[in-house]
Amino acid sequence: MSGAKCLIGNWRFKSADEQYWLPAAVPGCVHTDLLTNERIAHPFYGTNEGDLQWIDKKDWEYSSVFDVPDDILTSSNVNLVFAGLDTYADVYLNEEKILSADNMFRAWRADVKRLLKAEGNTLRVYFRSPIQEDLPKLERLGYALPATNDQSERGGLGDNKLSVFARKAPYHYGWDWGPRFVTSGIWRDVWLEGWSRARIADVFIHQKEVTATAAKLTAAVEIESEGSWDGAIHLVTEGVDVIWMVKLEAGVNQIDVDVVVENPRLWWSRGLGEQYLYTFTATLVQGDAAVAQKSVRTGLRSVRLVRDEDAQGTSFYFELNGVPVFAKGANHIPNDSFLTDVSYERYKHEIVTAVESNMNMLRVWGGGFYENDDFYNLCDEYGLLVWQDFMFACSMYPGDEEFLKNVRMEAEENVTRLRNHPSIVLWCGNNEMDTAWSQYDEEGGWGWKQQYAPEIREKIWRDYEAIFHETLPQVVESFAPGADYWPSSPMQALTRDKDQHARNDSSVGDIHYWGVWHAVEPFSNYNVYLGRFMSEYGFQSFPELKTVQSYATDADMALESDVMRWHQRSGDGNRLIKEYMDIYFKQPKDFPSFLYMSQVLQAEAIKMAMEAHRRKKPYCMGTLYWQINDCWPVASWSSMDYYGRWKALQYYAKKSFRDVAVSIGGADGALEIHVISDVLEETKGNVHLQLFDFKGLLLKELTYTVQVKANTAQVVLSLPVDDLVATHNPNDVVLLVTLEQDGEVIDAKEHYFVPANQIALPLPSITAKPVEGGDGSSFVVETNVLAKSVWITSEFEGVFSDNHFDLIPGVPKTLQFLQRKPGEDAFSPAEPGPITIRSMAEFIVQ
Ligand code: BMA
Repeated sequence: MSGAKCLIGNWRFKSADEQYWLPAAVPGCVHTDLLTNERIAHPFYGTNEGDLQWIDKKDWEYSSVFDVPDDILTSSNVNLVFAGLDTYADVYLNEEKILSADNMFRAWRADVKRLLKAEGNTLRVYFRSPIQEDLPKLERLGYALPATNDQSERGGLGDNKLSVFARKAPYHYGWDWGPRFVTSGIWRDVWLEGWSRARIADVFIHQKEVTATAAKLTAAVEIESEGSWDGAIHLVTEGVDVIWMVKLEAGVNQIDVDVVVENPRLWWSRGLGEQYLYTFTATLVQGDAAVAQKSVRTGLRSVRLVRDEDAQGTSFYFELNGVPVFAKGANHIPNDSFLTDVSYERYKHEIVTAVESNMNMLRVWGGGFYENDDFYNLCDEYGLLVWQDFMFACSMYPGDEEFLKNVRMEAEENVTRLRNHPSIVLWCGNNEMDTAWSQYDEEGGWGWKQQYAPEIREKIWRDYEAIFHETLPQVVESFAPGADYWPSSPMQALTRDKDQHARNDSSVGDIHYWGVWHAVEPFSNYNVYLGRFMSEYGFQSFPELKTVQSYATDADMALESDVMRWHQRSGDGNRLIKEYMDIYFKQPKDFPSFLYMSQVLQAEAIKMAMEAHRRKKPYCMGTLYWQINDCWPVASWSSMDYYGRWKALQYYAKKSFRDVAVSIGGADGALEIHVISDVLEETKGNVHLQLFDFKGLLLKELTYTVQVKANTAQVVLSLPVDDLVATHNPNDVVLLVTLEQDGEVIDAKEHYFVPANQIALPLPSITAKPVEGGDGSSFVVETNVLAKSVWITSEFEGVFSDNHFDLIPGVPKTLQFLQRKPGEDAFSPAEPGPITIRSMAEFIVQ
């Protein structure tokens, strides 16, 4: 069979205006190579970022000298493939220019057969500074385009916001949680590919109709052939073995092979069934000889975004294999400012974190990049649905022909690369641009359109429509037929009038609710502003002390220190956390305590939102908080910090997202107990109410039987608070609500009758004892008086089966430590070593 591949290594790099070469890593980028060569200080430490802004003003060169293995050299076609070049690059092979790149999100392929020799080939990639390249584009355009998060001032560019001109990850230019590092480099693999006669360029498994009884598919096989000849495609997967005769012409051939998989094993998102994956292998044969082969993996499922009018507006939910799915999850940003530092293990840590937290969806947000294959492969394997944005966010973009063509190519390539992933259920045009511009609402939006003369304003909107209402939906329809496209998140519907744009109280489309945080509204508004699908909402916290110590010294440990302000990108965010804390919590006793309290504050806020959204099922059918991860160590909305350490919110998400959950709500003197079910069987069990004082005295106990239908949310109980608390002091009692099924505890939640800052917290003494006869990973914790937000830490990296929980005397809790060991399965049960157990009473001024 023809087809040989060899990676090109042995790279070195230098600044274009210097002479000395230094060793380089490919994939990589200039910043990481400078760091490895000890030419710069660590970009994430202290305020170092400020001193590294010169890097993006320069041109850089990468070069490799390589030999060519025989099997490639003797192939009749040899291609040089760059899976990713960041961004403006000219590539020379043996000093002949073979390609020019201008889009980080595209791959580049050149025919290099005639230029190659057996030994000593020189490959040189010249990167032009993205800043020098794009400044003239801004000048030529004659007006600035809005790009709210582009930190041009930090980059020494005044208000020249250039991010919109480059097809390059927008967050590289800074974001309200991220630093400004405008990288250059060869950020994905480079290889030589030799082939003779023909190669299979692509296999797309187009799922035309999938039911439990049959999956009707077309395998669309793209073949590049040297000449015209008769052959056959042999397509094999479980239950399918077909031979399809083909007549190939020289050049690119598109061949559709229709197949049916009878009684397919369907692919389900986590919680609803198995994540069964089929491998399809297409072999191109001539006579008895195999000429080329390609295997792809996919899961068989039917999925659609259901937007049907109903009594309250228009629905917005994903239906998977006929089942309406309530989406629980978060927004995902790039895991690093330097993308090639993200190992498979880090991806796995993130995906397993999402799965352990009972999520079933992540949104790949539009200010980052089209993720690596590893990310989507893991989502396929673990059953996480993916809401995939195209890479446009919080800005308006140019609309010249060249830019549009580049965008179209980028979209075609990425849809083609990703369309076999069963996890991807939506293609979304952009992040927040429809709402920010608000074309049809004169007063609406972020004040952008008002800055332009009428004809420029119309031009900017026309350019917007060309990309998001024409190019991108056309690409999705042609390259992933049947997949859903949503022009912008959030949005009500494509009406071309005022009703197009999302509002906080929309009953149509999706909502980003930022009243809490950006508009400083009270947490209780999470119960007020909720719509059909909550695709963003969030509240910030600090990472834990250990993480803060990775970028700050002891002298920096103050909310308003230079370093702490530097590692906070949402305006006066540090002060805002404190303002909210003053309202809801008692005073933390020192700065490390503030860090801890900020996490509990965030978790409590987002818990209110997550549960309010779930309780409103099926009116609301999705809740994705902002944001699961970080790209550097920073104060942000993330639930897991840059090092993958779970904040309190991650543990709260795990509890609030349980597939069958109990949730406590209510107003006006009534307490409502809700049971929320995302499973496909009825839940029959008991709800058990126990009122304790803080010493563990059981003051009242009530048990009710409950029956909750599959896939619904229901109020199972409503009780007057006065009857429950009766004559007891409300500052001094806690209600434990437990949901049991077949004698097993499904979920338990605590409820307090006064705001957190009025709870009379005693100082507890908490003990931990290993579970006897266990493997050392599990232990039981107990307390003598109520302990709030108990935080257990180990010296080892890892997570506990629960953390940041309340502990009631007489109600012991069994926990397990799951260690994160690079190279091994994420989260393996292990002995935690010496642990530290603390709770809120230790962190506050009593
Ligand atoms: C939304 C997101 C991001 C941003 C976040 C926090 O606007 O789409 O752009 O980081 O909120 O402000």
